[in-house]
Parts: sequence; structure tokens; C-alpha cells
Amino acid sequence: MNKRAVVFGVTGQDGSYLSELLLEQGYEVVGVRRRASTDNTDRLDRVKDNDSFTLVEGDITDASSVSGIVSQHLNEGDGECYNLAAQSHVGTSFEQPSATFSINAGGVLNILESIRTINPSVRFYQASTSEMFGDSVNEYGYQSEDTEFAPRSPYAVAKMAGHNLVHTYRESYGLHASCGILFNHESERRGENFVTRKITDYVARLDAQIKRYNLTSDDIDEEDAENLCWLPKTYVGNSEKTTWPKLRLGNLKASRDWGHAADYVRAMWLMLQQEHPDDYVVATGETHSVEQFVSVAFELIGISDWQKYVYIDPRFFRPAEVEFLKGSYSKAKRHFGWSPEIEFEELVERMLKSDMKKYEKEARSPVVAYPQ
Ligand code: NAP
Ligand code: F7E
Repeated sequence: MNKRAVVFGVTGQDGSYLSELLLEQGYEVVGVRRRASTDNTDRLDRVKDNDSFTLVEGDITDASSVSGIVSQHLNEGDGECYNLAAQSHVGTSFEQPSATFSINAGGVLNILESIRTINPSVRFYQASTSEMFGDSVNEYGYQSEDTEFAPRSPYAVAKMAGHNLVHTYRESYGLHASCGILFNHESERRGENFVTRKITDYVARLDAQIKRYNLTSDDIDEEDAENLCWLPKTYVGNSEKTTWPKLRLGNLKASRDWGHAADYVRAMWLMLQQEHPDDYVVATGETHSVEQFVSVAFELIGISDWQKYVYIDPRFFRPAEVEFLKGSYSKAKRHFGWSPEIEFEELVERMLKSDMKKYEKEARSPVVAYPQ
């Protein structure tokens, strides 16, 4: 009989990559999504029609919903359960702290309790995060499993509660429950309100417009467009300039250790294949500022004066910021040979190319008339 895995948070970035990996490994995958008013399963296009993939509805904040799923799909044998479900946006966690806590901490408890009471031989993965480190670094200036946690957002506090609950259930009841302390990981499927995708989406759109109107960067004015219309405000002749809406960002100085989600879901799966449960940092060991990300993305479309297109908007600053993240993945490498394959520049390029594809039609569509 095939191994079975339940994936909570299947409609998210990681949920889709993990489902693909598990199906490749021969698993029966049960993906859990919460009820939505419209279809939000785009990321699952590659797995939806696979006979070994089943989509069910459930919400991790509802204990009975979780226990129903665990008893129906993981009631016997040593199946696997991955909890990727979360309110995953750090900025949003300051606006919706209660909802964040209830999902990111309470949801974990509901799953652990269901496993404990229904089938304690299920192996469990919890999506912990580098945000738990806050501004802590070790003596070498980076973060590893032993670095102290000092959370700086409701998101990180709630994730730390989930992390500690996993430890409690592991120690008290002997569950095979592991935490991946994952650093930022992105992809072509990243949500548009995370900074990386916000940048690549903007740059791809800018590139499409530049191609469409046959402009050079010099034709574009420093001024911000008055509205968010992507049509040039004035005709670009030899002397007149045009304006575009700018890319509105917050803190450009923050540094992140950015990897690719496809690499990181491999580490999640490997954790559950180990004899003993444990916690592992998953990272690239490299760090780059948001500003560097912006600069690399603009360079890829041949623009070096990116400052002209970026507006620093106070709305995107957080009440407290994590300034610097750089992880050491040596434990994951030592225990199960994991290391990342996709490097920073390739990550930016892949995300940008995928967004460019989306705007390709716009770039090719004929210019009918310019607004005067
Ligand atoms: P994501 O794209 O935001 O996906 C989160 C998923 O959780 C979505 O499918 C979402 O469903 C689902 N969800 C939210 N609340 C739920 C609830 N109450 N019940 C059931 N499902 C719920 O996040 P991701 O980037 O894939 O990240 C996966 C996990 O890793 C998250 O727990 C995140 O906090 C953690 N993490 C992410 C990173 C990173 O850099 N990506 C790093 C460290 C840790 P909807 O589609 O309905 O919203
Ligand atoms: O911000 C800065 C922002 O929202 C990255 C989640 O997956 O990784 C992610 O959390 C940095 C921060 O990701 C904008 O202030 C500037 O310093 O892309 P982000 P995050 O907060 O690091 C961790 C590991 C997770 O666990 C989370 O689930 O970029 N920044 N300007 C901006 N950020 C956003 N979103 N939007 C801006 O305009």
C-alpha cells in the first residue's frame, strides 16, 4: 500500500511544491484547503488531476474539522502529516494579531491533539520560521538551531508557541514531530504581497510597458504617476517624458536569506524520513538586502537607475522589524545531506521570467492611442 500524507495549507506556495514532491515519491496525498468563496487552487494545477491526490476542506482553527480529517485519512499505519497552514504574512500579523495567533498557534495544537488521540504513530512536520530569531545572532553573526529566539511580531510569537507545543508533544507523548526552522523561501508561486514577488511583478510589468511603447529608461520621468494607470501620461516624443506608477516599498535595508521553495520542501520531507524527530534550520547561508533584490531584478531588464522607479512608502514599514537573517544549514546537511540547489541570482531570474510571461501579451499588444 502507498504511504499516505495529509498536507494542511495545500493551496499555499509550499503546499503545492510539497504535494508535487510527495506524489513523485509515490504517496497518496490528501490536501486540505479551507473554504473560500472563489476557487483558489491555481497553484495545484499540476496535481489536481492526479489519481493519488485528493482535495478536502478543513480549517485548522476548528478542532472537530481537524480530528475528522485525521480520523478519516490517517487513522492507521504510520502516515505523515505536514502543517503548512498559517497566516503567513508578518506585516498582516500586526493588523490581525488574534486571527494570526489562533491559526499559527491554536491550529498546531488542534493537529497535535488529533494525532495524539487518534493515531500517535503519524509523523508530523511543523512549519516553524526564522522570524522566531528576531534580531538574535550567534557568536559568528548568523542563526542556527542553538541561537536564542527573540520574536518581534505577533506572527513570530504565535509560531514560537506552535514550535514549543511540538516540543511538548514530542517529549510528553513521544510523537515523531519535527520542526523545520525555514528561512525565507520564494518562487514563481510566491504570494504577490511578499516583497520579492511584489518586486518581480512590478519589474516585469515595467518591462512590458517599455517594450510596448518602445521606450528607453531615459524617456521615463522621475515623477510618480498621479494614479496607478500604466498608460504613459504624455506622448513620448524626443523631448517629452512619461510617468509611471512607482514601486512602493518599505524598509530596503532589511536583509534576508532567500532560497527557493522547491529546494525547501525537499528538506521538509527528509526530516520526516529520519529515525528520530528533531528541529532543523533550512537556509542558504547567504544574505541579501531588499535593496540588492531590487537592484538585481532591475538589472535583469537593463535598468541600473532603479531608484527612479521606487517610492519609499511609510505604509510598508512594520512596527518592529527583523533586520538581518542568515542561516546555517549544516545540521540538515550533516543529518540527511540536504543543501540548496537554487542560488539567489537564479531565484530572482526565475521569478522575473515567470512574471514576464504573464505580461507578454501586454508587451506585444499594439498601441492604439496615447492619452493627451
Ligand atoms: P502561504 O502561501 O501563505 O500558504 C499558507 C496556507 O495556509 C494557504 O494554503 C492558506 O489557505 C492556508 N491557511 C491559512 N489559514 C488556514 C486555516 N485556518 N486552516 C487551513 N488552512 C489555512 O505560505 P507558504 O509560503 O506556503 O508557507 C508555508 C508555511 O511555512 C506557513 O506556515 C508559513 O508561515 C511557513 N513559513 C514560510 C516561509 C516562507 O518564506 N515562505 C518561511 C518560514 C516558514 P488560503 O489559500 O485559503 O489562504
Ligand atoms: O518581507 C521588507 C520587510 O513580507 C521581507 C514570510 O514567508 O519569511 C517571510 O516573512 C522584508 C521585510 O517576508 C516591503 O519589512 C520592504 O524586512 O517578503 P516579506 P518576511 O516578513 O521576511 C519568513 C521567514 C516567514 O516565516 C513568513 O511567513 O522586506 N519590505 N518593503 C517589504 N515587505 C513587504 N511584504 N512589502 C513591502 O512593500
